[in-house]
Amino acid sequence: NMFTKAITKKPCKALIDGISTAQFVEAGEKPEYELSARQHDKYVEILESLGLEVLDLEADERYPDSCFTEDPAVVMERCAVITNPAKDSRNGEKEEILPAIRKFYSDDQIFHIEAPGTMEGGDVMRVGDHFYVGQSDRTNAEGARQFNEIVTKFGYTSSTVPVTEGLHLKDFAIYLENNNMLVTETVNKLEAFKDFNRFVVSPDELYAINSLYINGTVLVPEGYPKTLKIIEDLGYPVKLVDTSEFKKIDGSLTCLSLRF
Ligand code: CIR
Repeated sequence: NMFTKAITKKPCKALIDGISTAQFVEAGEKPEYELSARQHDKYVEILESLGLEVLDLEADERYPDSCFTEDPAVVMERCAVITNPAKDSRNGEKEEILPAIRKFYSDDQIFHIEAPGTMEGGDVMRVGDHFYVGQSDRTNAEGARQFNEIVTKFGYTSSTVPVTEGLHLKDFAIYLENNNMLVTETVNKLEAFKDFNRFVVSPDELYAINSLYINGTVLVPEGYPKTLKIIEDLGYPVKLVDTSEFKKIDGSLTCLSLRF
Protein backbone atom coordinates (compact mmCIF):
# COMPACT_ATOMS: atom_id res chain seq x y z
CA ASN A 1 0.00 0.00 0.00
CA MET A 2 1.11 3.50 -0.87
CA PHE A 3 1.27 6.12 1.85
CA THR A 4 0.10 9.63 1.07
CA LYS A 5 0.01 11.21 4.51
CA ALA A 6 1.88 11.26 7.80
CA ILE A 7 1.39 12.78 11.22
CA THR A 8 4.51 13.81 13.12
CA LYS A 9 5.07 15.93 16.20
CA LYS A 10 7.99 18.18 16.99
CA PRO A 11 10.19 17.06 19.89
CA CYS A 12 9.82 19.13 23.05
CA LYS A 13 12.55 20.38 25.39
CA ALA A 14 11.32 17.89 28.00
CA LEU A 15 12.59 15.18 25.63
CA ILE A 16 15.51 14.75 28.03
CA ASP A 17 13.00 13.23 30.46
CA GLY A 18 11.78 10.67 27.92
CA ILE A 19 11.63 7.06 29.09
CA SER A 20 14.94 5.33 28.43
CA THR A 21 16.22 1.85 29.07
CA ALA A 22 19.49 2.83 27.40
CA GLN A 23 19.25 -0.29 25.28
CA PHE A 24 21.04 1.38 22.37
CA VAL A 25 23.34 3.89 24.11
CA GLU A 26 25.36 4.28 27.32
CA ALA A 27 23.16 4.79 30.36
CA GLY A 28 22.89 8.48 31.21
CA GLU A 29 23.26 9.82 27.66
CA LYS A 30 20.57 12.47 27.30
CA PRO A 31 19.12 13.75 24.03
CA GLU A 32 20.07 17.26 23.03
CA TYR A 33 17.00 19.30 22.20
CA GLU A 34 18.37 21.53 19.40
CA LEU A 35 19.89 18.61 17.55
CA SER A 36 16.74 16.50 17.98
CA ALA A 37 14.71 19.36 16.47
CA ARG A 38 17.00 19.44 13.44
CA GLN A 39 16.87 15.66 13.08
CA HIS A 40 13.10 15.80 13.28
CA ASP A 41 12.88 18.48 10.57
CA LYS A 42 15.12 16.41 8.34
CA TYR A 43 12.94 13.34 8.90
CA VAL A 44 9.85 15.32 7.90
CA GLU A 45 11.67 16.56 4.80
CA ILE A 46 12.50 12.98 3.82
CA LEU A 47 8.87 11.89 4.21
CA GLU A 48 7.84 14.81 2.01
CA SER A 49 10.44 13.90 -0.58
CA LEU A 50 8.79 10.45 -0.78
CA GLY A 51 5.46 12.04 -1.65
CA LEU A 52 3.81 12.26 1.75
CA GLU A 53 1.83 15.23 2.93
CA VAL A 54 2.97 15.69 6.53
CA LEU A 55 0.94 17.18 9.36
CA ASP A 56 3.69 18.25 11.75
CA LEU A 57 2.13 18.97 15.16
CA GLU A 58 3.52 21.50 17.61
CA ALA A 59 5.69 20.30 20.49
CA ASP A 60 3.96 19.53 23.78
CA GLU A 61 6.12 20.03 26.86
CA ARG A 62 3.74 18.03 29.06
CA TYR A 63 4.67 14.79 27.32
CA PRO A 64 8.42 14.12 26.99
CA ASP A 65 7.93 11.23 24.55
CA SER A 66 5.18 12.81 22.46
CA CYS A 67 7.29 13.15 19.32
CA PHE A 68 6.80 9.39 18.94
CA THR A 69 3.39 9.71 17.31
CA GLU A 70 3.35 6.08 16.25
CA ASP A 71 2.43 4.93 19.75
CA PRO A 72 -0.84 6.68 20.71
CA ALA A 73 -2.69 5.63 17.54
CA VAL A 74 -2.78 2.96 14.85
CA VAL A 75 -4.11 4.21 11.52
CA MET A 76 -5.19 2.38 8.39
CA GLU A 77 -7.31 3.15 5.33
CA ARG A 78 -10.70 2.39 6.80
CA CYS A 79 -10.35 3.23 10.49
CA ALA A 80 -8.12 4.60 13.23
CA VAL A 81 -7.54 3.14 16.68
CA ILE A 82 -6.53 5.42 19.53
CA THR A 83 -4.41 3.27 21.80
CA ASN A 84 -4.00 3.30 25.56
CA PRO A 85 -0.28 3.83 26.26
CA ALA A 86 0.85 1.78 29.23
CA LYS A 87 3.17 4.28 30.90
CA ASP A 88 1.62 7.08 32.95
CA SER A 89 3.94 9.68 31.43
CA ARG A 90 2.66 8.78 27.95
CA ASN A 91 -0.98 7.92 28.54
CA GLY A 92 -2.23 11.50 27.98
CA GLU A 93 -0.78 11.46 24.46
CA LYS A 94 -3.92 9.61 23.38
CA GLU A 95 -6.01 12.75 24.03
CA GLU A 96 -3.53 14.98 22.24
CA ILE A 97 -3.36 12.93 19.05
CA LEU A 98 -7.15 12.77 18.70
CA PRO A 99 -7.74 16.18 17.06
CA ALA A 100 -5.14 15.31 14.42
CA ILE A 101 -6.80 11.95 13.76
CA ARG A 102 -10.17 13.69 13.48
CA LYS A 103 -8.87 15.71 10.54
CA PHE A 104 -8.65 12.50 8.51
CA TYR A 105 -11.26 10.15 9.98
CA SER A 106 -14.96 10.56 10.78
CA ASP A 107 -16.29 9.75 14.25
CA ASP A 108 -17.60 6.37 13.14
CA GLN A 109 -14.10 5.42 11.96
CA ILE A 110 -12.36 6.25 15.25
CA PHE A 111 -12.11 3.65 18.04
CA HIS A 112 -10.40 3.49 21.42
CA ILE A 113 -8.53 0.82 23.33
CA GLU A 114 -10.01 1.00 26.82
CA ALA A 115 -8.54 0.01 30.21
CA PRO A 116 -7.68 -2.59 31.33
CA GLY A 117 -6.49 -2.96 27.74
CA THR A 118 -3.19 -1.26 26.93
CA MET A 119 -1.55 -0.86 23.56
CA GLU A 120 1.12 1.19 21.81
CA GLY A 121 1.50 1.46 18.05
CA GLY A 122 5.14 0.37 18.18
CA ASP A 123 3.83 -3.12 18.85
CA VAL A 124 1.70 -3.22 15.71
CA MET A 125 3.28 -4.45 12.49
CA ARG A 126 1.22 -4.47 9.33
CA VAL A 127 1.60 -7.03 6.55
CA GLY A 128 -0.98 -6.48 3.83
CA ASP A 129 -4.33 -6.40 5.57
CA HIS A 130 -3.02 -8.34 8.56
CA PHE A 131 -1.67 -6.87 11.77
CA TYR A 132 0.82 -8.67 13.98
CA VAL A 133 0.38 -7.34 17.49
CA GLY A 134 3.29 -7.77 19.87
CA GLN A 135 2.35 -8.68 23.41
CA SER A 136 4.80 -6.70 25.44
CA ASP A 137 5.10 -4.65 28.61
CA ARG A 138 3.21 -1.94 26.71
CA THR A 139 0.54 -3.97 24.92
CA ASN A 140 -1.42 -6.54 26.89
CA ALA A 141 -3.66 -9.38 25.80
CA GLU A 142 -6.81 -7.35 26.44
CA GLY A 143 -5.50 -4.47 24.31
CA ALA A 144 -4.73 -6.90 21.51
CA ARG A 145 -8.18 -8.46 21.86
CA GLN A 146 -9.96 -5.10 21.58
CA PHE A 147 -7.80 -4.15 18.60
CA ASN A 148 -8.75 -7.39 16.86
CA GLU A 149 -12.43 -6.78 17.49
CA ILE A 150 -12.19 -3.28 15.97
CA VAL A 151 -10.15 -4.01 12.85
CA THR A 152 -12.08 -7.19 12.02
CA LYS A 153 -15.18 -5.05 11.45
CA PHE A 154 -13.29 -3.24 8.71
CA GLY A 155 -12.03 -6.32 6.89
CA TYR A 156 -8.58 -6.55 8.45
CA THR A 157 -7.22 -9.42 10.54
CA SER A 158 -4.81 -9.55 13.46
CA SER A 159 -2.87 -12.05 15.54
CA THR A 160 -0.50 -11.76 18.47
CA VAL A 161 3.20 -12.57 18.78
CA PRO A 162 5.28 -12.47 21.96
CA VAL A 163 7.78 -9.66 22.54
CA THR A 164 10.44 -11.09 24.81
CA GLU A 165 13.48 -8.90 24.15
CA GLY A 166 12.55 -5.37 25.15
CA LEU A 167 10.26 -2.48 24.24
CA HIS A 168 8.10 -2.91 21.12
CA LEU A 169 7.59 -5.60 18.47
CA LYS A 170 8.94 -3.36 15.72
CA ASP A 171 12.29 -3.10 17.50
CA PHE A 172 12.75 -6.82 16.84
CA ALA A 173 10.94 -7.42 13.56
CA ILE A 174 10.17 -5.10 10.70
CA TYR A 175 8.36 -5.81 7.46
CA LEU A 176 9.92 -4.32 4.34
CA GLU A 177 7.17 -5.44 1.92
CA ASN A 178 7.91 -7.96 -0.90
CA ASN A 179 7.75 -10.69 1.77
CA ASN A 180 11.02 -9.43 3.30
CA MET A 181 11.47 -9.04 7.04
CA LEU A 182 14.36 -7.97 9.25
CA VAL A 183 14.44 -9.92 12.50
CA THR A 184 16.46 -10.76 15.59
CA GLU A 185 17.68 -14.30 16.17
CA THR A 186 14.84 -14.82 18.64
CA VAL A 187 12.11 -13.56 16.32
CA ASN A 188 13.63 -15.61 13.51
CA LYS A 189 12.51 -18.72 15.38
CA LEU A 190 8.87 -17.67 15.65
CA GLU A 191 6.51 -19.99 13.83
CA ALA A 192 4.31 -17.00 12.94
CA PHE A 193 6.94 -15.55 10.60
CA LYS A 194 8.25 -18.75 9.02
CA ASP A 195 6.93 -18.00 5.53
CA PHE A 196 8.69 -14.64 5.21
CA ASN A 197 12.14 -14.12 3.72
CA ARG A 198 13.83 -13.38 7.03
CA PHE A 199 17.10 -11.54 7.39
CA VAL A 200 18.72 -11.75 10.80
CA VAL A 201 20.30 -8.49 11.87
CA SER A 202 23.66 -8.67 13.61
CA PRO A 203 23.26 -8.39 17.42
CA ASP A 204 25.50 -5.30 17.45
CA GLU A 205 23.15 -3.57 14.98
CA LEU A 206 19.80 -4.30 16.64
CA TYR A 207 18.74 -0.65 16.50
CA ALA A 208 18.76 -0.80 12.68
CA ILE A 209 15.97 -3.38 12.57
CA ASN A 210 13.63 -0.45 12.97
CA SER A 211 14.12 0.69 9.40
CA LEU A 212 11.12 2.15 7.62
CA TYR A 213 9.68 1.17 4.25
CA ILE A 214 7.88 4.03 2.52
CA ASN A 215 6.59 3.76 -1.03
CA GLY A 216 9.44 1.63 -2.33
CA THR A 217 12.28 3.32 -0.43
CA VAL A 218 13.72 2.18 2.89
CA LEU A 219 14.82 4.70 5.51
CA VAL A 220 17.72 3.27 7.51
CA PRO A 221 19.26 4.77 10.65
CA GLU A 222 22.78 6.08 10.12
CA GLY A 223 25.68 4.02 11.43
CA TYR A 224 24.68 0.39 10.77
CA PRO A 225 26.67 -0.76 7.73
CA LYS A 226 25.86 -4.48 7.91
CA THR A 227 22.11 -3.91 8.00
CA LEU A 228 22.38 -1.23 5.33
CA LYS A 229 24.07 -3.77 3.09
CA ILE A 230 21.34 -6.36 3.66
CA ILE A 231 18.72 -3.80 2.63
CA GLU A 232 20.68 -2.52 -0.37
CA ASP A 233 21.38 -6.07 -1.54
CA LEU A 234 17.62 -6.67 -1.57
CA GLY A 235 17.46 -3.91 -4.18
CA TYR A 236 15.75 -1.15 -2.20
CA PRO A 237 16.75 2.45 -2.72
CA VAL A 238 17.72 3.68 0.76
CA LYS A 239 17.86 6.96 2.61
CA LEU A 240 20.08 7.26 5.65
CA VAL A 241 18.59 9.14 8.57
CA ASP A 242 20.43 10.44 11.63
CA THR A 243 18.36 9.59 14.71
CA SER A 244 21.12 9.83 17.34
CA GLU A 245 19.09 11.94 19.79
CA PHE A 246 15.94 9.82 19.64
CA LYS A 247 17.98 6.66 20.06
CA LYS A 248 18.99 7.87 23.53
CA ILE A 249 15.39 7.46 24.65
CA ASP A 250 14.72 4.22 22.77
CA GLY A 251 13.13 5.99 19.80
CA SER A 252 13.74 4.96 16.22
CA LEU A 253 12.43 5.58 12.71
CA THR A 254 8.93 4.14 12.73
CA CYS A 255 8.08 5.74 16.10
CA LEU A 256 8.48 9.22 14.68
CA SER A 257 5.39 9.16 12.48
CA LEU A 258 1.97 7.76 11.76
CA ARG A 259 1.74 6.88 8.09
CA PHE A 260 -1.38 6.21 6.06
C1 CIR B 1 9.12 5.09 25.29
O1 CIR B 1 9.79 4.39 26.04
O2 CIR B 1 7.90 5.01 25.22
C2 CIR B 1 9.83 6.09 24.41
N1 CIR B 1 10.97 6.61 25.11
C3 CIR B 1 10.26 5.46 23.09
C4 CIR B 1 9.11 5.05 22.24
C5 CIR B 1 9.52 4.44 20.94
N2 CIR B 1 8.40 4.15 20.14
C6 CIR B 1 8.34 3.18 19.24
O3 CIR B 1 9.25 2.38 19.11
N3 CIR B 1 7.23 3.07 18.53
